[in-house]
Amino acid sequence: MKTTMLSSPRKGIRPFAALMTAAVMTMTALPAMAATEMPPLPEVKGGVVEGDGNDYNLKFSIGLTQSSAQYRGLEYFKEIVEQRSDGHIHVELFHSAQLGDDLQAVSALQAGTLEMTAPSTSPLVNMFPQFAVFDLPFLFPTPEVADKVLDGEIGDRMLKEATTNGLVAIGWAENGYRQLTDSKGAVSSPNDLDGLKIRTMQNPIHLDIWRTLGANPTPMSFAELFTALEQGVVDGQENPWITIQSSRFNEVQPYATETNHVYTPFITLVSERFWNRLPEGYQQLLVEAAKQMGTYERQVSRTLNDQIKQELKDEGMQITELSPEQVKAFQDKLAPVYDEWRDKIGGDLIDSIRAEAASASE
Ligand code: TK8
Repeated sequence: MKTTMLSSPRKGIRPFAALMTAAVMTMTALPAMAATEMPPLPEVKGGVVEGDGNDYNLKFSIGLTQSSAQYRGLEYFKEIVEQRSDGHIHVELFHSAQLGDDLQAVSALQAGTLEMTAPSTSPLVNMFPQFAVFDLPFLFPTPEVADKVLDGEIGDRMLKEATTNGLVAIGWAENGYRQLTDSKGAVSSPNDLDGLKIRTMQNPIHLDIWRTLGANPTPMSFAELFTALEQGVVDGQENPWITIQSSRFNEVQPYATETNHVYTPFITLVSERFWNRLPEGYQQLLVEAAKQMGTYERQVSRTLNDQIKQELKDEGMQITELSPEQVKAFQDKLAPVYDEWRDKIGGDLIDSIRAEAASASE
């Protein structure tokens, strides 16, 4: 049963959704549960940006649902861009992979049939091998270290490098720390993973991670995942708490383990064809709005992370929290993944991220 509500003091709850929620609640007479409160949208800062008198339509599509922190970020983006372009840029939001999953949406940007999307970096590693650094297990010890990397020199360089092949990369947000869920039983050590069929993102390092841990991984688009879990095509998957809840995976996955094994960013992308049509002032506006969206979305994601973990427990999910020793068992077992990928990804890049982590913990 979904109880997440999007509520904003300015917009209020959508009347239809509120009615439906009320109706479902009465019909099933569920006990009252604390609904997830999204932090309010910040005020739009900055004045109107001068355009060229033309109107633009910007479709922005993501894979996650309307109750994700990511969608909330998109709502803020829309508000900023529409207000500051004085309505000359009309932003239309699409969620739940309505216009395609991460890879399809990126292709649509390249073809010029979609203007913006914000995929996880992981499915894009064939196109941008340097993104693989975000797939290394346990590399980012805290969200603050991730921020330093994404918002610093490394992140800036990666945005420049990803501005090619029909794409313009303008900002970072977060999917967050990934947690394991499954339908077979509680997992507290790599031994418990033996033969477990785990869906991974379409990414070679993730496949390597789960294979090395002894599971039986299979890559799959996020858009097919709920059905695959429901029908038992796979036994488990891994995603952040907020994604587990907003995608209702807990309805078909009774067990979870707080592994925090990988931190996944979202990268904000614009179609180059659309970009080139925009006057410079509007290009700059999109960059500023993407930055503000990224800051706000990360705040929402982090504020809700623990709260949503608790809600999942309250809704009956059996969540295993690992002791430091238990985490270490996973880390030790995954050492060969580093040996395998270090040179391919670039030892310098990995070392500079480790240095950020070390200086942050001083
Ligand atoms: C949503 C995906 C998703 C990712 C995955 O489009 O595929 O598991 O974590 O959030 O980007």
